[in-house]
Amino acid sequence: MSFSVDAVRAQFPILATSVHGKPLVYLDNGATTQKPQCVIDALNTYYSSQNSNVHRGAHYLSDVATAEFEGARQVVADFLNASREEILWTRGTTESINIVAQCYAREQLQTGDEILITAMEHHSNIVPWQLACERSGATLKVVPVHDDGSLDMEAYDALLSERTRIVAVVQVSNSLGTINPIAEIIAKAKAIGAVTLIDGAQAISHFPVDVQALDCDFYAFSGHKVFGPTGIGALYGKRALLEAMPPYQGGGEMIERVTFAASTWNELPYKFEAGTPNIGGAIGLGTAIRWLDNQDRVALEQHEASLLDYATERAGEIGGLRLIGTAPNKVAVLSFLLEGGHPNDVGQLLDQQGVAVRTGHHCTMPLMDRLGIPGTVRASLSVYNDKSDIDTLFNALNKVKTFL
Ligand code: C6P
Repeated sequence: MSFSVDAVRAQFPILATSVHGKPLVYLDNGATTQKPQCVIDALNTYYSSQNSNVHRGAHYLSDVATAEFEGARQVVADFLNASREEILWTRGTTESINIVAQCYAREQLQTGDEILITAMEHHSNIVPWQLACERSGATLKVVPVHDDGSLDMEAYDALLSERTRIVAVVQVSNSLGTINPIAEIIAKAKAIGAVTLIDGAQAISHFPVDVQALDCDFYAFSGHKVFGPTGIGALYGKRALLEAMPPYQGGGEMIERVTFAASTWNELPYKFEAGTPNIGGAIGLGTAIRWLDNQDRVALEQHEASLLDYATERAGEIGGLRLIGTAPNKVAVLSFLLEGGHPNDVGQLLDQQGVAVRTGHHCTMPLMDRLGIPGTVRASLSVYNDKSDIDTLFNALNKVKTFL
């Protein structure tokens, strides 16, 4: 396989658009990635020639939609090295984590138990655990981060104890790009019998994930961050745990039999999928993952790593620019502050020049508090970005400085 960034870019029609009369430079991939033409086509095909409900109809279209929908589930299962019964469709990472926090944690935990998270978690890997703690009497513990944004693994070792029942950790920090040593984190959690959940929202598009090799119990991700549609994501869970968990929501499809006296539950994965699912979204996500799987993943990783190196070097040339998050192991995310400029103002001035970044706390308020900053400007890169995008960002930043 060969890799050409131009060939990849050409498959993403939105990258050819302009904003404020300037060519779009899209550096907000941490928030959501753009979609290749094949994903847009898959959605179009579904709604124009396959649209039907799944698992229910006694007709041709329903059979086609069901085959496509379940085929997409198999694609996700293969991608993560799981079996299809262990893949639940969800609305995204947030819902995936809430399912575990509600159905596993709230049921299984009691006073004296501890849930361990880290100081760099997204709110969606904090708040569901706070709710689970409130209802179960368990306590939330937080592994601190070093000043460079890497995880304090000594503190992790010290916080792990026989009271730790769940370890829920982000694989890649959305605010800083830090890649956490999750294999080591999981192995240590397993050694004391804790259940592990990995928030893979930011990792999933950057490098391959093998849930068997990791031996995590749950893995959560969102389709829209891996070139798929919004409103669809997945939760991987080990079969034995999913089987032991009560259902998440009640309704159609998740039942085996309903009477007014009592109901019984459908088999996995349907037990957790009440109501008509996001069929088009699932098909689109399957297409996105097939697209990514067909790329040279090693070349993509090298490309992103070289972009990060180049962007970090260019950042060093801008006086008054302070990088936030300089851990040795990072994906291509550049979070920074510009002296004299509030992140929101910097973001708006960049936008005027066609450069799309995210600003603010990135749904990681406790991390911002730990670092003593209100927020950052975040440029988050993806496979279709190239050196010229980074040059445009820094030329634009030089201009921004003249306004501040
Ligand atoms: N981060 C960002 O700009 P949802 O919204 O469910 O698709 O994903 C939530 C989520 C969970 N964990 C991590 C590490 C994330 O980065 C996100 C989403 C976006 O950074 C939007 S806040």
